[in-house]
Amino acid sequence: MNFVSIVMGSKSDYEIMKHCADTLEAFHVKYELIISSAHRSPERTKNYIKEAETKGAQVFIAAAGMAAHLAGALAATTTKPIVGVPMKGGAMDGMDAMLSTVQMPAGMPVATVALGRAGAVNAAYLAMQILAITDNELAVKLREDRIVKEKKVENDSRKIEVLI
Ligand code: RP5
Repeated sequence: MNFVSIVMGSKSDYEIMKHCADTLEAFHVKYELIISSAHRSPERTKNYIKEAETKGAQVFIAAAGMAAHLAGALAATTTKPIVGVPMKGGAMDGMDAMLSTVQMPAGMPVATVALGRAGAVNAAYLAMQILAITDNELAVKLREDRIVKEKKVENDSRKIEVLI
């Protein structure tokens, strides 16, 4: 069974990452979600990635803040695609996590998304787009979602637009 795996470094990441899980649920995409830290529970993190991969995880989403090494730790353990979500907070309010997550050495990619809710939601979308390469039903749903978004722009504008 193919699914997406969401790993968060701390319970404190859940408030934002709930948006990631909710987005996958909205498309009826199966996912696992756990807390495991690159620093506080390195063995648990490593073991979980191996187990999840065996069970069918196709994409991993890693959310971490501060000295954010979780996405990199996942990349070290699997060749499945990794989406990194930097978390806000700490003295630099996420800039530290963003640079940590995005600056992977050549050959060890982590697809890093934005800080905050947009990043959490986009991590889900990116994971679904990867699944949709081989899942036509999901590809159709993602195209339909784009049409809904396009129509919303037009509808929102119609309510307030001023044209000459
Ligand atoms: C990171 O440190 C976590 O991912 C979290 O974003 C940050 C702070 O963790 P807590 O001290 O709130 O548990 O490892």
